[in-house]
Amino acid sequence: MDGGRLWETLHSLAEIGATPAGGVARVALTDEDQAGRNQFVSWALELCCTVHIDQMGNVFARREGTDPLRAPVVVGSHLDSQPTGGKYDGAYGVMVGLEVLRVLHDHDVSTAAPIEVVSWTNEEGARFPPAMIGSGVYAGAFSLDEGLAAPGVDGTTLGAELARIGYDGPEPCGQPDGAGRRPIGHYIEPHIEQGPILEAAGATLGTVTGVQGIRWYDVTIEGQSAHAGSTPMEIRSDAMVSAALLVCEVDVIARRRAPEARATVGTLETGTGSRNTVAGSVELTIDLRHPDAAELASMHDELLAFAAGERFADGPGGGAAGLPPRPAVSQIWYSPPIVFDPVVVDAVRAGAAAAGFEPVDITSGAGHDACYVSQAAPTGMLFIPCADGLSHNEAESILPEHATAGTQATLNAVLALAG
Ligand code: HGY
Ligand code: MN
Ligand code: MN
Repeated sequence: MDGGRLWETLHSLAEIGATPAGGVARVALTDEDQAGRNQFVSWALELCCTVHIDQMGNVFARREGTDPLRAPVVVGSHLDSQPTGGKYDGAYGVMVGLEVLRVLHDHDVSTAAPIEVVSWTNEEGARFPPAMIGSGVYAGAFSLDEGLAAPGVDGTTLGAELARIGYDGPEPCGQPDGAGRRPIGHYIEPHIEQGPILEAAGATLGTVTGVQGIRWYDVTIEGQSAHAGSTPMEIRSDAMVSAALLVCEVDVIARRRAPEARATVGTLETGTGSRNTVAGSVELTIDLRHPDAAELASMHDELLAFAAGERFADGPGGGAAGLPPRPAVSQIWYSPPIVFDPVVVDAVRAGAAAAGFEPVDITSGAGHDACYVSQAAPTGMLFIPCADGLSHNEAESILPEHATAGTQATLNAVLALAG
């Protein structure tokens, strides 16, 4: 494979939606996402691939194999980004797939199974929660109607935006029992680790054996807006105080289960938004994670018990002694812990070894499309390190030699699985 070409392609793609701070903003189904998709499609067409778009806008670039009965070996990830994302989260996996297609094309290599490279719609879930909804509909976790109706944080719907950018494709996706969806023989998702483990271990490649569980929540807190100067503390129903108590408790719930557990309040908005008005309403979101389903369930129970506890008063007006109003916590998404398919995990490990590396086994802290795809086809992932484990940050960065190593390992695994 050609590491220089991969590196150049990664950074050519990163110019689409580039941000002044050095990251990318290609939020799902925005014009920037559309431009990134278009670029991927045009690169695939240069390789005489056929391009297939399904009803959720998932994009598949296909290179035929010699055995028409074989389901394809698929490599891919996502091209959408966080609002303040990095150049490599998602994009790396799709560009690795593209480089694999380029190598096979350049050397006129025939594989028994077809090879496909996929970019899944709305992996990040930042604009249209929940995350990984394109692969989720593909795998049957959501119906097509649920996927298309997903409400955006900006008042749009996923389906309307998909049509607006022209990626509401004809291929079946999310039909009952997966009817008509594109077959996948094996799926490999190359991705940056987005955490510090490989870098700390001095490892170049990670064989991902599974993904931790994830629970997402929406929280609304309804108190009573009031004058900041004339309202005594003991009669307030201050939604911002409730939010502050909840944010700190969410943090403690994870720290009680160190080092595996994770808990994050990533967004917090107040309906009043004035420094001299007591916040009458607050909306916030919670992300809980743990590799063990039972531990994640107990984190869930502790969160709900805290919200139902005596720190809060029911109803506006503050109740006894001006207690802050009770948060309403609703779980909107649960992605269970995932164990990947041993055949694909072994192919990734062997591919890394054949490339001259000793990969380390690792569980993914971040969710990925591979979580859902693993429910529809044998699935595995390959990690490369990222500097300081930083991701979902515009400073996200990787080393060219790591990008190359991950591609060579993926190419080896694809050739082994495709025959
Ligand atoms: O949230 C996640 O874990 C993924 O990066 N979207
Ligand atoms: Mn990602
Ligand atoms: Mn991400």
